[in-house]
Amino acid sequence: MWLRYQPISNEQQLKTYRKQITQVVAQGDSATMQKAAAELQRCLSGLLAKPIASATKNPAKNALVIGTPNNSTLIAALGLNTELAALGDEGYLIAEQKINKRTALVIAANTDVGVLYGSFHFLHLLQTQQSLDNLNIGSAPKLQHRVVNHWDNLNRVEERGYAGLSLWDWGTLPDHKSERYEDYARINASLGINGTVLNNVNADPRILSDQFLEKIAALAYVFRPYRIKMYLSINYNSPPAFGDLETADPLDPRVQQWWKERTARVYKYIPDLGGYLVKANSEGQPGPQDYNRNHADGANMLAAGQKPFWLGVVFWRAFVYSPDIGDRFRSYDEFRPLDGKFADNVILQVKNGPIDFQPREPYSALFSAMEKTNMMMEFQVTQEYFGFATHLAYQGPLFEESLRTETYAKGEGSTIGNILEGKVFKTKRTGMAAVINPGTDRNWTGHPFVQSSWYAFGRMAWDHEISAETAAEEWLRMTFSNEQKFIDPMKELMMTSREAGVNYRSPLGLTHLYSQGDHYGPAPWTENSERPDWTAIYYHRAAKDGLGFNRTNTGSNAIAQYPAPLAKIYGDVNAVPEELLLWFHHVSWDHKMKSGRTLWEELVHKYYEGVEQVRAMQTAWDAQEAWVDAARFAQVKALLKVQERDAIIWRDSCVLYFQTYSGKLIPAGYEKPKHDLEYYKTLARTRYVPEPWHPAESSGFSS
Ligand code: BDP
Repeated sequence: MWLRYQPISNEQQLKTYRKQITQVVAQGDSATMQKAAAELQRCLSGLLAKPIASATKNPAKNALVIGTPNNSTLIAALGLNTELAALGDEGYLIAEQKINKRTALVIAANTDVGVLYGSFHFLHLLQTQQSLDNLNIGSAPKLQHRVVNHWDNLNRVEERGYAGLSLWDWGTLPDHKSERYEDYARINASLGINGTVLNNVNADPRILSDQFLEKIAALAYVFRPYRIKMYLSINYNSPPAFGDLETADPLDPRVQQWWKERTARVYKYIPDLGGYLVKANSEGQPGPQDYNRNHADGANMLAAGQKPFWLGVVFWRAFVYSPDIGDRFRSYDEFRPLDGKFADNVILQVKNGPIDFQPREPYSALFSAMEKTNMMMEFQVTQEYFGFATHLAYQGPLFEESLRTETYAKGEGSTIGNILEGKVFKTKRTGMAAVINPGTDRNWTGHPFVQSSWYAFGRMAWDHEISAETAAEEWLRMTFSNEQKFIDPMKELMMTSREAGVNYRSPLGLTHLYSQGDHYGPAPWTENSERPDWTAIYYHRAAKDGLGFNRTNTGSNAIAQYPAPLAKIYGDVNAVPEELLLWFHHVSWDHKMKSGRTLWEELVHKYYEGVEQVRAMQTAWDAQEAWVDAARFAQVKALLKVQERDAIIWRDSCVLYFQTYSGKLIPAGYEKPKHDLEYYKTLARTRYVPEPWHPAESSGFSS
């Protein structure tokens, strides 16, 4: 990953660093302080290519001194209280100071975990070969809960994971603690991630059984020094699933008691448990609505069970949609009436878009509509809709686009990032989560570049103003090389990759044209399913007269969910950003686009552009052989070839399919599809998809 700690290749820089860091001095002896010191030792001896001395007192000239005013007399003597006061419980200061008249570099914080985060930041400066002269860096996270979510089933199959089996080897836990568990904690802590939800939101009730809790406690033990809190996805129907009650009605005192007792038991195993994550009344999962209660009833009942412990929160997912509503976009109707009704230790976890992690979506209107509810973001790092672990699709630009969206909820400055931070509505609890995919694959994530989205997520969870480009550059430097000739073209490749993925799949605001179930290849022709909102025609609404879903006031009026200034923009076919045009409007094939092309011509153009972008990515990568080790070079090269093949399949399938409605020719100058539509339709049924679809039911309690 990005903790490779290879020797500094630039000779001059290496010499300077060696002079500037002679020794690591750490006084506190908590587990966290030990991990911070060990990480510095490990990294510095790697980067500086020589062992580095350590001490607990009498720092030498150019020592690196780490600690808090509480655990270190050296730090306490520096009188940094004012600076530190501004940095809170997790922030840190990295600064040049004088100790006993000698120059020293200092990593100081109010808490041990602040020192750990500061240490990773310091290492990052060296990994990216930045100057250490006159250092004075203060940093503190903007959000409280920075959490990764695993969709791992207890049988070790990862839903939408694509990188091998689950990391959690239930068969050998708690006795064997694989060293990967600690590496996993280091990877997360290096970004300031402070929580992990171990198991799938389509949750197996057994996660709360003593047998599993004992194993989970062993993992929590490994993560604890890195201050990564453990959270569990729970199954709402656990009381009946355990055979204890015939109901899970949240207003039934027996159910409330059951959760109190079970939660108390969980805390016995994991005294610092972070809390629960819940997917309820969503895609067949049980929930309070099964008992004619609402989401707040369910969430608050669980939150009450957490309260005696004063630590825990309930992350309650807002990913709820029903085929009865007519427009899947309208799931907002479920939650908006509940604003202000959730307990203060409940946080609503909302996916960035209103539908489902599509290559591009407008933001979920819940973010600007729930003034009195704690809300956190849910992003997806695992590439469920971006070609799995086969395609290269850096998600930083998607995250950035989402976080920087202006909602106008309270006038200008009401960006999603600011709402998450609690600046716009003054909510108390804040956070950001991402569904990640590490598994037993040697490189953790399948495609090496999926790591970069994990990285970008972590950086943006710490500070939502960090740009996708900055995160990409940092990641490239740490993961591959600091060579500028490598960085520049690779950064461009990464920054294009998400848009390429949009273009060859669903440009101009189209969405969900996937073959059903696996979500890998195209199947815009899908018209039959057990639910209308699980077909493709439901989303694109292609017809002889045009294309797109009318969500204006002459259609589903989902547009009214947005604050008025934005609703006005989105509702105006001439003002809506073209990249969202077909999300909100059903538009004639002859509609004139800004480029001067008609909608049909523009659509074709975008599909072809997507393929050309992948080809440009291939060319850019092929020129990098000098800077990348042979194994990763060959792997990425091969995967980009598969990506080109798939992009062409997407392009040709969609263009030929939409052509049956537009009745228009593919304009001159574009390479012609090699096959007819029927051929592409057969591919959707016969072609190998790199990961089988594992239905949620595979983790049923009773089976
Ligand atoms: C969808 C996935 C499904 C998840 C669901 C969720 O296809 O596997 O269970 O989201 O987020 O995108 O709950």
